[in-house]
Amino acid sequence: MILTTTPVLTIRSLRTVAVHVPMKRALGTSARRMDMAPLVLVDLETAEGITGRAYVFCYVPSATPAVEAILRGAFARVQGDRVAPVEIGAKLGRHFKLLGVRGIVTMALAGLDGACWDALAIAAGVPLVSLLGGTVRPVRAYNSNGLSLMPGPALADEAEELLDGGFTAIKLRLGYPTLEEDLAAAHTVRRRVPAGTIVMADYNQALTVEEALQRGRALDHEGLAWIEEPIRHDDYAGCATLTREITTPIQIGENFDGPLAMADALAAHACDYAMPDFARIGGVSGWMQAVALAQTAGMKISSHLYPEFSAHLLAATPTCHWLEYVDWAAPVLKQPIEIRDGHAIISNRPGACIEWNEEGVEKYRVSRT
Ligand code: SMN
Ligand code: MG
Repeated sequence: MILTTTPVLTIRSLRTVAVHVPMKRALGTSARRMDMAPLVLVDLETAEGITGRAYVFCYVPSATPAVEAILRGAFARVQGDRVAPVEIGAKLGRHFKLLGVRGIVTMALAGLDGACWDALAIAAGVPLVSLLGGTVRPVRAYNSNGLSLMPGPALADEAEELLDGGFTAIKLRLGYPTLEEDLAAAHTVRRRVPAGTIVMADYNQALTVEEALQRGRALDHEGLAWIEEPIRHDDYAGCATLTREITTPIQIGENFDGPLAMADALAAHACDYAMPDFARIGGVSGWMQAVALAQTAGMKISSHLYPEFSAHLLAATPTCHWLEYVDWAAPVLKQPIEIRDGHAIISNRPGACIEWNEEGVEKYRVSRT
């Protein structure tokens, strides 16, 4: 069989829109409470008429103008270039080198990288996962839309509600003022959900190493699937101590700043599992580098947020573990990712299946460039 060649795509224009999308359920972590998702939507138009799309989750509303400004600066460097995300990444890496490709710079550039890959997959006529060498298949997901730090009765009700859609796994936020309250929250959830329900726990960096040792050892009796970010995310030595001393697997990675952070964490034996974030790890290109490193260590990989892109990425990840499902972008998407029997269902349509629901975008828009 002769395959037709993928058309060469050329970057013509870049449009961004910032939206503040209300969350159906607020997310109260030990660090802060969020009831709105500040997103920057990215449209990369090519001279050939194909548009690649991605979005960047900005955590705080004040970060969306910064992400948009970085994207405008990046676009000025690559306008007219071929849509070749690895080369574009290298070029922009040089451009932003003195500022530092970290934090929101990495996140903004990931929006461009994701849009490039989306455009390439659309041009090739295949789902993104196929372009990455994987196949369209269901990806096991846990429901992460809630289970904030909150009073017991509400926690129990929400735990039960989150199993709708056939989910068999949910994530509980911990980091209450005392260990006893953490244990009580874990018990409350456990009592309400069916036996066999998988429960993850996320501290969002709330503890010191000493506190984490104490709480982790106590939680070892609770059958949690993992304990996530118990301490400062970049204290890999501390994380290594916890990984050694606590039986429950330690999960980190949503704050990995580019794929080299994965290399550092692996070298430090900082965790049992890793869960890179699509934007912080450097988009599709950064993800593929990071998970290749994880494969060499046999480390299981889950995703952080971005279920739409993450489903494609995880299905092409040799050590695929769990997809984190949140519905935060759904109101601005034409086709939010489908969940069936607790799995994310990848569409057979070309690309990453990111198309905007213009009505939703208009409703929640705060800027446009
Ligand atoms: C989380 C943190 C910040 C924003 C969204 C979600 C959380 C997670 O750590 O892992 O879901
Ligand atoms: Mg987390």
